[in-house]
Amino acid sequence: MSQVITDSLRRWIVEQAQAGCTPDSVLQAMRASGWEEATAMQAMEECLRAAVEAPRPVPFVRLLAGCTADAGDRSVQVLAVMQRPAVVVLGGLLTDEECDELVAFAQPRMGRSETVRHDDGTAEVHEARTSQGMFFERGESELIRRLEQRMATLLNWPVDHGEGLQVLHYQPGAQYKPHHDYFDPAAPGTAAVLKRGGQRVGTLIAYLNTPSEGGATTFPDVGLEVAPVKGHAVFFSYDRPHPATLSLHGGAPVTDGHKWVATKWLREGVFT
Ligand code: PD2
Ligand code: ZN
Repeated sequence: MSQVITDSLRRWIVEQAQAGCTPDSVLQAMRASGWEEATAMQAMEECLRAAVEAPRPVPFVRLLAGCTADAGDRSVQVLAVMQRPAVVVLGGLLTDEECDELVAFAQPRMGRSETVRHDDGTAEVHEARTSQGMFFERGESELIRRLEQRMATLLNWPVDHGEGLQVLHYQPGAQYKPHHDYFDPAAPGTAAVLKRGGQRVGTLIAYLNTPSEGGATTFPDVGLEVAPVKGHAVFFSYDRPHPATLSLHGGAPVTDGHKWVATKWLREGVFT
């Protein structure tokens, strides 16, 4: 039976390459820990191909004087910038009123959050994601149009390349285990998902409240934790669908209180 190339194997190969190991020694180590020759070779090839793949254009925040960024109808504070992974922490993206309105409009429409199935690209309930959620239609109300335009200006990325804004509610103990937001190119279900605008290339997570404790957005590859603060946001991009982008991220468990966020996922083309 042939072995499956897992995300953790891909990450491990990237780590070895970053540590300066030769492809040969990485292959030998894989063989020694039980990977079949064919799988090890295929995984190595895939990682090397990704390393030389042309990076895709991605949304970005243009830093202005005074560590601010232009979001059209308001100026946003740039609190922190990281290059690899490409992460920007933003202050004052949403007003308190806008946060409260998003929660109020979303609340009656919440259901258990789903993840995308690896095999056929359909949605399923999964223990890795224990939040409640809903999607707004793009442009469905004056509030949604205003926020979509603000995010598009801030990220230099057209409104029509964005998926509908998603609101998530984490109850005490709920979390979103570390994952990548891009679609796995090796998964059988990915071709169907890519028909609606191509790959995801960026994620904006806006915090709609300040949880009493826990609920940070984490980037385990680099040990970064972004604290959820009402009106703040974290933006990150990934220029190829590969763990080498270090864009692995998760929502840590909320240990006290609740957490509300709005997520905007950005595609490389027009999302239909
Ligand atoms: O709520 C979060 O912090 C979080 C973490 C990881 C949200 C997402 N991913 C997401 O919506 O993709
Ligand atoms: Zn995510």
